[in-house]
Amino acid sequence: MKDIQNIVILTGAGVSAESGIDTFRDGGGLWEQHRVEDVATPEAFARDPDLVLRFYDARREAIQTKLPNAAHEALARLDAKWPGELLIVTQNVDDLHERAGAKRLIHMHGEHLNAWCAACNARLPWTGPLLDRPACAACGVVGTLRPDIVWFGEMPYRMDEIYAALNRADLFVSIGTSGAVYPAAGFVREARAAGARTLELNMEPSQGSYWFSEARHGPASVVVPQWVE
Ligand code: BJW
Repeated sequence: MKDIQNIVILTGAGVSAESGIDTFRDGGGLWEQHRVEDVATPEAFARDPDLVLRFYDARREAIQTKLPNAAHEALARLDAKWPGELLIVTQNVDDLHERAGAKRLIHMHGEHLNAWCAACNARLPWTGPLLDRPACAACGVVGTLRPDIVWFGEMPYRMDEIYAALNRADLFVSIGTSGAVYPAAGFVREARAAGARTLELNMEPSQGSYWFSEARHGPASVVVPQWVE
């Protein structure tokens, strides 16, 4: 990768698909089984917290049985060896990038393995259920913990850092994401406007494929290691 120093990599559900974690918008994906408005908005949580907590408790439990695949591992190798700036921005709420060894990582849509206290704003590592309304270990209040997940209508995390990295990037790579959800879907245009090369690695052309200068299509476990090596 001649002439490239600063890399930003955006990942989505397609990277974890081959680890056995459902994507959202593919056939059989999560949004075919659940209505977004019922489980992934603050309004849904206010209306029916038990339904939302059950949905996230089941997924929190499931991800702990999954393992990183060759795509997570290849990205972790790249992170370890790349001498320039590199930032992996994941929309995924599983922990497979970090379990593969990635260090320069931002979870812009939150993490299943955290709980967030609406009373004191603490973020606590969390592996068990939230449905039984545990007390917050930081402030002691009962019933105020919620999944640390960015729902529709909420602000994704660490956007200032992400936009700063996009504006310094020489290469922007998008992997395993449909390009349906903003602001992540707009990152390719931001990076392009700042002069970066743009590459899409995905099973199929995404909704934003027009904006990429290059694309390779196929399963992440194949195309990501091929690109990294
Ligand atoms: C493979 C593969 C394999 C499969 N190998 N590839 C109208 C216009 C524009 C914007 C809006 C609008 N109305 C509302 C909005 C904003 C809204 C939005 O974008 N809505 C759209 C649906 C229109 N966005 C928000 O509300 C966000 N907040 C926000 O905008 O705040 C204001 C703001 C403004 C400006 C700057 C900053 C902030 C918050 C979005 C929160 C998203 N949350 C979710 C759910 C939480 C997580 C959870 O419950 O698990 O996050 S939605 C869901 O989609 C999840 C994902 O992170 C996200 C993206 O999905 P992803 O990863 O792309 O998965 P899929 O399934 O869509 O695609 C998988 C891809 O992989 C496919 O292409 C497959 O082909 C491929 N694939 N197998 C390689 N083996």
